Amino acid sequence: MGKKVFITGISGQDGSYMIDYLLEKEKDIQIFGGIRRLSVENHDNFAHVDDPRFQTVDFDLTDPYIIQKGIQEIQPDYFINFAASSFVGSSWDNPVLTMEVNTMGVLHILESLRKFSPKTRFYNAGSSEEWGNVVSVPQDENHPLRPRSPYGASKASARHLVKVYRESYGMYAIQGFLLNHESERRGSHFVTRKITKNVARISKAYGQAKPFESLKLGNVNSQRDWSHALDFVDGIWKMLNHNIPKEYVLSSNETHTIKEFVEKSFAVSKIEGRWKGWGLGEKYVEIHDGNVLVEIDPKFYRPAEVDLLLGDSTKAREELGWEPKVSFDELVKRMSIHDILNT
Ligand code: NDP
Ligand code: GDR
Repeated sequence: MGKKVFITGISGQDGSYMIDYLLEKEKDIQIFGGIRRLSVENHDNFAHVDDPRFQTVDFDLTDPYIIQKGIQEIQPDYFINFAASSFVGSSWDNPVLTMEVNTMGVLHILESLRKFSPKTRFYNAGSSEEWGNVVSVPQDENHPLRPRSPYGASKASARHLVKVYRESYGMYAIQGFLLNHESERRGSHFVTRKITKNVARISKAYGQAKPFESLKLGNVNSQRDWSHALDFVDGIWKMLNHNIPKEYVLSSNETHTIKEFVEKSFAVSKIEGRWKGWGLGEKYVEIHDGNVLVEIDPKFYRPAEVDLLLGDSTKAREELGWEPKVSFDELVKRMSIHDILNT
């Protein structure tokens, strides 16, 4: 029997790509995908997987017993935890749940691994949101943790726990620093997918000469370092198979505003616009007919914002031989075309 890999969060973006990546890359492998029992299934992201090397198992980060049972029975060689309350915006509304899932859940995994499977290599999904209010640009592995949201705080706390278990018990336990990564499987409340889905809707209305509602966004001036999620699962696997347990930044090393993403996505649909006005009155309007394409809605502003993220993934590139292949333009194009074809 080959490597046994336990992956959580497989109904989400990264977990589903990790299944595809490992089935393609590792011939001798057994994947156990942890899923929550929900009344309405949300398995779209991995429904295409039809392979005897893959099976689902019950998993919930808020239930230490089910975590222990899974680890004790499977004794995986690798445990990759992608499961999380992952939406920064809602973490102010659900701070307790956010800590329960993103921090306590990780502690439950660490304890179960320590007791029942200490040789397992553990990866926990870390985030550039842990840097929060950044003090230097670009950010590398040494940037201090200064989270700005309950989400960022929950991931920073988990990072400390992972380090404590690594140093106290000699476990191979790491948490990468991952900058934003997106894809055709990205949840539709994250800004990139929200944009590409709405651009597809507006583009269709143009094609049918029908009226449409504008896309409503929050802070369009914040800057993010975006890559494609498939490139990142490759980086995570490389991190997990390094000779020493070390935490790396994965990033494109480029930063772009939300406005740039909007402009490029509309351009894929051959819709040309320009920004007009400022502050809450700022709009993106079509240059020929003046139709309003995008408006600002204060409801999408956050109580505290991370204004600028720009990673420096030099160490991962040099020490792991990793680098992202999909450029920013290609990412916007792929997501936009996918949504145009499916709208
Ligand atoms: P998604 O939001 O797409 O997926 C989150 C997954 O977590 C879903 O499968 C969800 O399952 C699962 N989940 C939520 N709560 C629980 C719970 N209590 N028990 C078990 N499973 C649960 O996230 P991504 O794939 O984008 O991200 C993967 C990880 O990487 C997350 O931890 C995220 O915080 C982190 N991260 C992501 C970045 C990105 O840009 N994508 C960047 C940096 C870090 P369900 O369908 O049942 O809700
Ligand atoms: P982020 O991603 O918070 O960086 O977290 P998100 O796409 O939600 O926001 C990115 C930036 O866009 C601004 N923004 C909006 N965001 C959303 N969601 N909706 C809007 O309408 C909108 N308008 C402007 C935000 O204010 C923000 O500045 C993602 C998640 O995947 C985390 O799990 C992960 O840890 C980090 O990336 C790195």
